[in-house]
Amino acid sequence: MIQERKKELTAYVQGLEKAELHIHIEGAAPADVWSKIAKRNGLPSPNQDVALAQRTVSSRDLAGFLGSYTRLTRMLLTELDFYDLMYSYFLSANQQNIGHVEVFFDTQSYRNFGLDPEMVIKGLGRALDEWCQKLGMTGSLILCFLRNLPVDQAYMDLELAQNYKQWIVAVGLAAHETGHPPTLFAPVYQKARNLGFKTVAHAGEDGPPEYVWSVLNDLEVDRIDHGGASIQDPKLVAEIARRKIPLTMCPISNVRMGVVQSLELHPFRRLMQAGVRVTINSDNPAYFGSLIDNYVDTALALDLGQDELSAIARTSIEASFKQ
Ligand code: ES4
Ligand code: ZN
Repeated sequence: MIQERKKELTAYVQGLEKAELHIHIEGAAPADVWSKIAKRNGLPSPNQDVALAQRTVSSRDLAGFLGSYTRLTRMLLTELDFYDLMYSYFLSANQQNIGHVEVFFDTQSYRNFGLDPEMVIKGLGRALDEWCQKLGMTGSLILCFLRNLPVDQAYMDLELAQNYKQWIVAVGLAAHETGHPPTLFAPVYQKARNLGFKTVAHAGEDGPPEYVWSVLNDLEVDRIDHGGASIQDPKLVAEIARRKIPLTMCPISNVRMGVVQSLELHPFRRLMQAGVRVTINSDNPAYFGSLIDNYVDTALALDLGQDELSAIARTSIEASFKQ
C-alpha cells in the first residue's frame, strides 16, 4: 500500500517542473565520481572517506559529516575535477526533470590548501555553461562564505566574484552554525548587495532562532537556507511570512544530521501552513537522497497531496534568482 503510494508520488514529482536551490556541489558527487578523480590525480582510493561520511550520516553527526566532507575535497586538484563534479550533478538533475539549479560552492576550502580559487570557479562555470546548453537547463552558482573561517577571506572571495558575474548570482553562508553567529558577516553582505549580488545564508539548521533573526535583519538576505529553527519562535515565523522570504529546506538532511528527530516531526508543513514560502531541496544528494526522494519522503511523512507538491515545485521556481 505504502509502496504503491510511493510509486505514484514518485511519478507525479518526476513530472513536476522544479528548481533546486540548496545543493552543495561536493555533496552531490557519488563514490564513483570521487574514485575517478582520485585515480586521475594519482591519489589513494577515496572509498574510506566516502564510507566515513556515510557513517556520520547514520550517526546523525553534522560536525563529523562536515569533517569527512572536507577531507574528500582534498582530492580535487584541477579545473577538470570541478568540471566533473558539476557535470555529474547536471546529469542527475536532468534525469529528475529539474529545469533550474542554483549550486553552492566555496573557494576557501581550496584557497587554504594552495589551489587557485579562479580555477575552481572556472571549472564549475564552464561545466554550467556547457551542460545548461546541452540539456536545455538554466543555472547559476552561489558563492558560500564559510562561517567558521576568517571574514577577511570572504572579502577576498567577493572581490574575485565580481569578475565572474556571468555565473555567480549570489553569496551565501555555510558550515557549522553553532558558535558562529551571522553578525560578523553583516558588512561583507552589505558590500555584496551593493555590488548587485543576491544574498542567502544558512540559518536555523543547527543554530537557534536568534541566528535566523540575524540573517533577516543584519544580513538582509533574499532567501534563508534551512530556517527550520524558526518554528520555535512564532513571531519569527510571522515575520518571515510577512516579508515573503523563501526558505530552502532540506528535510532528509535535517533528519540525517540529527537536527530534527524524524521527518514526521519536521517543521516543513507547519511553516507552510503559517504562510511561509517553503521549498524542498536535497542539500547533499550523494548522502541525503535525490531531490525527488526528498519530495516523496516528505510528502509521505507529512501527508502532503499532489496539489501541495505542485505548489511547492512552483514556489521553487518563483523563489529562484532566474531572470
Ligand atoms: C552542509 Cl549539511 C550542511 N550544513 C551546513 N553546511 C554545509 N555544507 C555542506 N553541507
Ligand atoms: Zn546546506
